[in-house]
Formats: sequence, structure tokens, C-alpha cells
Amino acid sequence: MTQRILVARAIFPETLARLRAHFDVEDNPDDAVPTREQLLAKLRDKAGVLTTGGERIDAELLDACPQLRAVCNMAVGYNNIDVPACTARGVVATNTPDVLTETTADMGFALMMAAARRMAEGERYLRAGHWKKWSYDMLIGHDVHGSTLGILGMGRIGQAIARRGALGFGMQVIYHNRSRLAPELEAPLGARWVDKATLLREADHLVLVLPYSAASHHAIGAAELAQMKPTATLTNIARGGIVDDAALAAALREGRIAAAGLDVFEGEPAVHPGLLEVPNVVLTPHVGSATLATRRAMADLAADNLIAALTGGTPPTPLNPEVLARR
Ligand code: 8YV
Repeated sequence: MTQRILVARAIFPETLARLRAHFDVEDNPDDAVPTREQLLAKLRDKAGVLTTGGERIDAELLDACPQLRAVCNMAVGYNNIDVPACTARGVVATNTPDVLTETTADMGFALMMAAARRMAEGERYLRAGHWKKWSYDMLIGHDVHGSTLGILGMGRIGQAIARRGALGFGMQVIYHNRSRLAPELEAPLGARWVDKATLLREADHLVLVLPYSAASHHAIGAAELAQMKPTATLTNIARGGIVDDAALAAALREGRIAAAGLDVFEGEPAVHPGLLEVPNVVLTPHVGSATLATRRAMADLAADNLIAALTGGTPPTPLNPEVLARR
């Protein structure tokens, strides 16, 4: 009998067609965001699901949906999936690393530059008709080239941002991560591992690229913001919840740091009202991986994972390969 799968949100027609060649697919052409109850109900008779990062897959859901064998996220971040709970139940979990690294790094760099050079403020100023004359200090910002780039989290995307900074913009790269990079990765970037306090104190532009977990919740709050330079910028392309958005809004309002660039928010798509009120923050709606080529590559990889996981193959990017070994 053909296995049933759920594609939780709207997706490229080509991806759906590929999946339909293997499975009986319930799709979501209206792209309605399923409630928890709806997700549970939809998954009761499914062998697999293509999630998009927003659907919570936890022990309770897995127990309610014992037929589920594969959870394939179309995202590199997988804080929506309880991987140990999947592993304990023999459910394959996958994500989409690598294919979005460079695109997301581009976005991080763009947000950092936009914050440092006050691009969103400048555009609002011009559109509002305030630009009447040149002034020496109109929208004066802070240099990116030659400055110190601080990276918190130095995985694939962190390293791609470091490359842009070091090789393209002559920046000194410092980073903090649980583990140090191998010397052969540090050397071409001139990247220096520092403790978190040094990172906060020395970075001119701090970019957050670490995964979200209980350990990284509010990794940047009032105490950390207080250690940063008043001329520094903060960019978050990782996950909402890593930054205490209320504390950041206060720091921006009081000029305790110069500016911020944010693609992710605590409780998104809601945005802390304090962030909407301050001018010195550039806000984008979680679009770090949103280029046509990259979203296609993410969809293809998620589909490859799902097809392999449910047809006895080897998914290219498993999060719990031990489940495959046990099959
Ligand atoms: C996704 C992301 O678009 O891959 C990730 O972790 O944050 C983005 O690329 C987002 O998670 C929605 O699926």
C-alpha cells in the first residue's frame, strides 16, 4: 500500500510532484499554518512529514502518531524537533544543512552592513521627504571594512560570514564557540577564538549564528549588551529567543549599542513592540535562506531525505543516523 505523507506547508509544485511519485501526499496548497491539534490530527495516519521549521515534533506528538517513521525538516535549524524523542522511537529525523550556508551568510552580512550604515533609516528618511540638504553628520554610521567582526557560533554559516569579513572587507575576525576551529580553518581567516566576555567587549559588529537551545536562550540579554561598545552593531540571523528582545529594544532606545539587524524574533511572527518603535534597527521577516535557488535546493534535499527514509534508502542528511544503523 502506498505510504501516506504530509507536506505541512505550501511548497514548490515540482517538489510535490516528486513526492507524489512515491507517496500518497496530503499537501497544504493554501499554506495555512496548522495548529497543534490540526498537526496531530493530520499526522495520525502518516508515515512521514516534510516540516518547515515551525511545526513542533515532540514526544507527545510522536506517541499520538505511532505510524510516523520520518520527520524531514526543510531548514538547517531543528529546534522544532525533539531528536532524542525521535531516536528513541526509531523515527528518522533530517534537516537541510550546507545548501543554505552561503545564502544565509549573505543575508547576515547584508543586515550587518545595513545596520552599520543605517540603510533602512536612510530609506525611510528619503521616502518621508526629509532630505533637503547635505550635512556632515546626516545618517552618520560606522565602518564595516577594517573593523572587528565578532561571531558567536562558528559552524558552517559562521565560517561563511567570517570569510566574507576577512577576505572581502579586511576585518579582524574573533569568535566564540564551544569548540575551537581546527588551525587550518582559523589560519586563512586570521580568526581568533576568544571567551564570550572578550567577544562582547571587542566586537565592532557582532553576528549571532548559534543554534537555539535551552543553553542559548537569552545568550544576549541586558548584561551582555552592557558589555558591548556603544558604537557596535548586533545582527541575529540564528533564532529568536537567543536575544532577549525586550532588553535589546531598551539598549537600542538608550543608545547603549549603535544599531541592530534582525531576521529572527522571539515569538515570531510577532515582533516585540519596542523593536518596532526604535529607528536604529533593520528588521526582516526570517528570510535568511529566501533565494529561489536556495529554497529549491532546501526543498529538493528535504524531499530526498523523505523519499530515502521511507523507501529503505540512506537519507543524505540525517540528524540521528543511529536510527538508520538499527534498521
Ligand atoms: C528556514 C531557517 O527558512 O534553515 C533554517 O534554520 O531558519 C530558514 O532557512 C526557516 O526555518 C523556515 O523553515
